[in-house]
Amino acid sequence: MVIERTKVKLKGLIFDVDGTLAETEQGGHRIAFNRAFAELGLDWNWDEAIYDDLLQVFGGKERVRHFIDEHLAGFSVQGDLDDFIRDLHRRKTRHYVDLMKSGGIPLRPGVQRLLREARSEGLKLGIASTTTPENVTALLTATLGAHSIDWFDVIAAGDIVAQKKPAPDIYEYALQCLDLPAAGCIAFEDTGSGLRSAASAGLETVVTVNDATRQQDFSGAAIVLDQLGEPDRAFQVLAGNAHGATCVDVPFLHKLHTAK
Ligand code: XBP
Repeated sequence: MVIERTKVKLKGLIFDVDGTLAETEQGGHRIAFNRAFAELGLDWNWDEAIYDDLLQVFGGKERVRHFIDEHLAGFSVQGDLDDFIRDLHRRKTRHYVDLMKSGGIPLRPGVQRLLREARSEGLKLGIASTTTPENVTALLTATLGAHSIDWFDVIAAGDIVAQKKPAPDIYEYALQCLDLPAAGCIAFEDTGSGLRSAASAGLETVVTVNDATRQQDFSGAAIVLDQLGEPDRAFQVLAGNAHGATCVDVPFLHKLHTAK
């Protein structure tokens, strides 16, 4: 049964993490991968350009496997390659968590404000991310404090689902845990693949682009912005109708949700 979205009260917000909550990819994950490579004595080094290309593949383990298959013909290890990649990825996650603890990667504009507003308005909050769960809690702890983990009714992340983005699985799992219909929620994403994952799960989606994703296809997004904005720092609308708003707040989301 398809529920007419505008007839369902907005009850939940579901956020992607990397690139949406914070710019964690080039300054976080990429550095962590390179430190794990060095730890294993591998002469691999992912510079920003290589990593931008590899970001087309969601999931760190899947990204390493893609890199090997596409760029390292003949690469082999003693034993099982997937075991090797899993071990490498565990090391990478440790480096990423350490990087988060050292601080230095802030939340994007408007994220903390919107999370706080949504909570005070009684909206449920969820996370739907391909990244490893430890990475999510490390980012939240570093930027908002460990208590902020409890703000979220679900942190759906990583291998909890079989198919990663752009498949809808992680958003469908998050909706199930929130016990909310897709028609009662709004998703927040920064990539075309993330948008397709949320849209395939039936979610209207607010896109906040970043330099790496600005040129991607965001067809079907409820609105495409350069950032969530702050009351004193207006967002730039790249596609869609902002209904006169200059930053994403809860009243704006209610307007967006009920607009035809
Ligand atoms: C981003 C991803 C993740 C991260 C790396 O997830 O695709 O793979 O790049 O994290 P999202 P892992 O945009 O859904 O937050 O190495 O833990 O996968």
